[in-house]
Amino acid sequence: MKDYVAEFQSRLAEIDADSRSVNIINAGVMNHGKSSLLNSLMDAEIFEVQDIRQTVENKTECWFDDVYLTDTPGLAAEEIDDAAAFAAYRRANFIMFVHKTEVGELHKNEIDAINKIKSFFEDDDFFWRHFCLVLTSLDAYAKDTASLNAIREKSLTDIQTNCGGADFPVFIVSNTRYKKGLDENKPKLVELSGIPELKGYLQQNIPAWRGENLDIRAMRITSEKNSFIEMLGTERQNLQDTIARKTADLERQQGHFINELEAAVSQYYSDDEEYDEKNNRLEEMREELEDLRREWRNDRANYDD
Ligand SMILES: Nc1nc2c(ncn2[C@@H]2O[C@H](COP(=O)(O)OP(=O)(O)OP(=O)(O)O)[C@@H](O)[C@H]2O)c(=O)[nH]1
Ligand SMILES: [Mg+2]
Repeated sequence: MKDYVAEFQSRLAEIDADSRSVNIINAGVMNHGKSSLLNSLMDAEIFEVQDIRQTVENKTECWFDDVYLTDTPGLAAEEIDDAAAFAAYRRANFIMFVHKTEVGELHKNEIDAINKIKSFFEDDDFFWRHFCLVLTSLDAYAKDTASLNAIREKSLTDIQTNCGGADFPVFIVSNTRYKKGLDENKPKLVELSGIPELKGYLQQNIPAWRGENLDIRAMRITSEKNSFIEMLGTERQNLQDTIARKTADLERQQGHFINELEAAVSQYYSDDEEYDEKNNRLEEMREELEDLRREWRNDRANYDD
């Protein structure tokens, strides 16, 4: 049997460690600019960026003080590949859901992803108060703010209709514009990238998130406790099923053995009867022979006379 107590204790240690820091986590499907966004926040190329699926495991870096940024792999269709990202969402003080506007509005797999992420939080209301939508590739709509606004509005309507969330902040950013602004020392470009606005929001809210850490810790311990109780219940049920199956097997074997024993005993008795019968018959034959001998002796005596 698994050592549930040791496992539970190691989870408690993780929860304790998490509660001593503020964890800002990105989320979203592949190739939407999640890693680029964290690089923009860090003002450095810390997280790998590529045009193909790049991030495959979580990477956490200290932003400043006790504040950490975690880059997660893009959610795919396969739950097994998403396990690393799921582990990160559980420890989030704040989730930034990243969507690239170049592909238009949110796709169905992104709506499903938001619902999945929400399921890691005990309380929906708490989740929406610790969630924001970050729309990247603002630069692709430089001359078409109407399309960008339409994407924003449609995405918000879809999240409200399909995930039940509203009134969370939305940031429209360009990671490429921000980097260009910094590299070429163009403050106006930096400002127009939308990144300073997002940074300002995060920094302003960090003290409040830090203050919530003890509540989050309690909430996570309760949810871990419940999931361990559920696992133990399943284990107990499995053991009971095994015992019932083994008892039934044993009873079947016992019944079989008793039948065989009874058959052997009755065979023994019937052999015994046959032996008695043969013995009686032998005795009769002996007597018949004796009679014949007696007759023969009488006949012979008569003949001798
Ligand atoms: N034009 C433009 N391109 C961007 C922006 N942000 C990211 N990109 C590009 O989009 C591609 C994917 O960016 P990543 O940051 O690696 O995306 P990701 O979501 O981390 O991808 P995975 O780790 O594979 O899930 C890269 O080619 C980036 O340069 C943006 O704001 N504007
Ligand atoms: Mg990435």
